[in-house]
Amino acid sequence: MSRIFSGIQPSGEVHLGNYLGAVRNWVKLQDEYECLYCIVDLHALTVPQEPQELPRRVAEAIATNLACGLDPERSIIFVQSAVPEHTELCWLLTCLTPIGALERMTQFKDKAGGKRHSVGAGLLTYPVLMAADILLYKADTVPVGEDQVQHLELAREIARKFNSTYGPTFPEPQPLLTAGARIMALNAPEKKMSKSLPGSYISLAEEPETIRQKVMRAVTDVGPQGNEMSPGVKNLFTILENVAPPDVVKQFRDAYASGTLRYSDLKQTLAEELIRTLTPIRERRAELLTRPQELQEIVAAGAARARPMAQAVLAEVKEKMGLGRLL
Ligand code: AQP
Repeated sequence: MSRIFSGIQPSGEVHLGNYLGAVRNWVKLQDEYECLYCIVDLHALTVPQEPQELPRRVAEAIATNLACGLDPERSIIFVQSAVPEHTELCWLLTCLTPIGALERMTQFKDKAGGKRHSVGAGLLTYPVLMAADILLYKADTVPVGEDQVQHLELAREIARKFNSTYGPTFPEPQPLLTAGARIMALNAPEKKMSKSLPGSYISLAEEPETIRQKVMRAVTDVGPQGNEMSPGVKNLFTILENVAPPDVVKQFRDAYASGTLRYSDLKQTLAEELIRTLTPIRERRAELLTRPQELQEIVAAGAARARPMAQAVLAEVKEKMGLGRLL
């Protein structure tokens, strides 16, 4: 059986982009693959986090993923920092990774902006930790949103480099893309919907009234002139296609094509379809958060299953690199 690894950062609220681009797909994949799903708290540290807030963020991320349908009976669900082998393998792989390759990463350029000499080095080495996460379990398949494809390609390069230097060890992990689900920021549709971009996202914990307000305020008209659909409208259609029945989507597509579409109608329908999709998740998430001890037990059991797998691969890697022995 193929093995999947995927992660989500507890750096803010889990949002619609995470759900449509990743988590919803993770739920389906549980039937076909051996799955490891990780709350990547160490990745979240690449941007400043409040120590008082981080535990709550982690608990919320666990509860949200369970509420979406991740099942601890079928998948290994755990928190990254509970398996210290991730950071050890990260160091070993960092030594194989060219700085130039890291500096070329779009996410680094976007997040570091003009401050690339003062931001934490973790922002630069983030993709190496991601490669370590995946390779530590010899996962061959990684379900990601399109925004993570570049990082995954680097993970493949790192695997190839390791294999050619120290002998065949790692499979080259393949991306498993969620078709058509790159969700853009509601307030700036040229950027991706992101936890760290205020006003850009709809959280999976959002109350119906807030969903209505956010959708009604979504940008529609900025973009190229002429006949091409503006990025904001395109994004609303992408979301609609992911949450509404095909006949509803067709009705709005036809209205757009004939020039009779009213954005307010599109937004109202989209808001109601989103509320219908997200309400069961919000309710289940809130219920799970009333039982933090249970969440703690779920991830402790997940880490206890993940750790021996990680230890075995790390031992193999260290042996091949000539570490941990004198002869
Ligand atoms: N806008 C998006 N559209 C589609 N997929 C997305 N993903 C994230 N944003 C979108 C996918 O969600 C998974 C988990 O992502 P993450 O939380 O680990 O990291 P991220 O991609 O950096 O998400 P954010 O919201 O942008 O977080 P911040 O603001 O903290 O950097 C990934 O598979 C990702 O592809």
